[in-house]
Amino acid sequence: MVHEVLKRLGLTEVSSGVHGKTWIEKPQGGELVSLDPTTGDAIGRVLQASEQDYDRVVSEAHETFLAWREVPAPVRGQAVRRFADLVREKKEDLGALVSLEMGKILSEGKGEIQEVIDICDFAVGLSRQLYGLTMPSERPGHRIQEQWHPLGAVAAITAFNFPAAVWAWNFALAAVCGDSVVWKPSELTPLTAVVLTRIADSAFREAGFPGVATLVVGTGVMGEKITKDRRIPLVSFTGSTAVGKKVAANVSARFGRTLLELGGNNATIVMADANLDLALRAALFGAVGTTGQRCTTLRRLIVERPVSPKLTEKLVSAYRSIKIGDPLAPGTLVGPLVNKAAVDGMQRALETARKQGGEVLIGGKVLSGAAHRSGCFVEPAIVKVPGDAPIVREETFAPILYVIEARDLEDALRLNNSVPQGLSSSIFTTSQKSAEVFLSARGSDCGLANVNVGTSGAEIGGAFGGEKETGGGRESGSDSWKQYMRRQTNTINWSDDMPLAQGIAFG
Ligand code: UN1
Repeated sequence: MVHEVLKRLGLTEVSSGVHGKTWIEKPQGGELVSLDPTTGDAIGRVLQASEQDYDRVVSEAHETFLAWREVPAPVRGQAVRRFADLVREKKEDLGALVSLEMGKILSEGKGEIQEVIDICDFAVGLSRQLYGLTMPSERPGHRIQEQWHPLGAVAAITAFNFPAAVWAWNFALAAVCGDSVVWKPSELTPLTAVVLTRIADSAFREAGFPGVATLVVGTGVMGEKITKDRRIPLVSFTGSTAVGKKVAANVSARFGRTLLELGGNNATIVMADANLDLALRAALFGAVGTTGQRCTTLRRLIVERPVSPKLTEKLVSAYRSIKIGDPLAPGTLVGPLVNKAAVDGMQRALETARKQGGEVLIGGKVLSGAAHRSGCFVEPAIVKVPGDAPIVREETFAPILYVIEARDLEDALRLNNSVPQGLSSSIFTTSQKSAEVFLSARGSDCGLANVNVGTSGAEIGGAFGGEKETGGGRESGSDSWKQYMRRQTNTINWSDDMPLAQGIAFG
């Protein structure tokens, strides 16, 4: 099965991970091995970019941009449409590749590829809607308008947990906006990046612009080069808050733009009047989906006291029947964590939680045995903790759900907002008033706030991102496209006079 998927996607044992206007056949940055977190075995090798290879890619991306920016936006949209058509044809295999390389279950792997398709569809429509405003001038015979122009060769530095979709959010929008894109994927998921770049390359090559989708597989050193590279006006970065801080400092030191999607530490509030069955289903998917490795993963369940024992009991019993194993096998709900470092991180967080008064209600064990021989399989854990335990303020990228009791809505809101991060949040309630308070200015302080919907699994149509240490960026839908363009305000005088604004008389 494994072998077949890779073969069908055209992957050989060793692939180049560097693409400018063409694939660099033998990049000189050393070999990167992609491991299957299910078995621990190597599934492929990718050649990384050397500094020289990197320079070539960025120059070619920039050169391509100079021509691409002059192509009418609706025509640019057609190349994105072609790319999406090719992705549609390969959806099953691409979904399986995502599962294979980072360990999410097949249904979620395919869902991620659907998200790639969805953002492309959005971008195609957008290619005819890059609207600028016009505004009335205070001077006779004048008018004022805004235009949006392409920005340049922009970079997307992406994480392992969404190895396809987050690049696509950036790529599809940037491409219709007239930018070229330099992609530095996670070192844990280079094969997905190689295959998607090949597909994008074939669509954009057909359109005559093969350097719109470029790729530099490389280490963090390469990422740092990107942040300091003046040829790159925008760096979109998804990853940890710690690294995001460095990205922000480096990019803003040269007055570049950043689009940051950093840590999430998301909560769902469950009120006593909630439909507990819905809350239960949402909490389960939110906390254990993608083995707790989404930015939007539910990490804190804040439950109004009267329903806390009942909901916790139901959740513990649902956790008992979770099938943990091969992400490609039907029926599996939880695949492996991405690597052993993630397993260690989870163990450390559980230890700390225990020391801080936490009680592990279920899970937390590392699984062993033939079916789990990579050592990356863990039992998702539920930990009852006091709301003020410091561990609750940290994001651990693993399936640990902290259950915290709240006295009432005000207390629940305080807890929701008491962490440094601010990505996603939700409330389960049948009270319209509680829902509206949650959504109001004094409610959730997060970028995403849902009612009777979990914290994860956002659609592409809305702007995605969060506040505080999540970094403030907004990707994907709504008007996120504006970040990939530069705004120009034009004042045009069609009169035979030269009046000055603000009524100034001069000479
Ligand atoms: C991420 O985890 O970085 O809302 C992105 C979601 C997905 C995207 C997650 N649509 O869970």
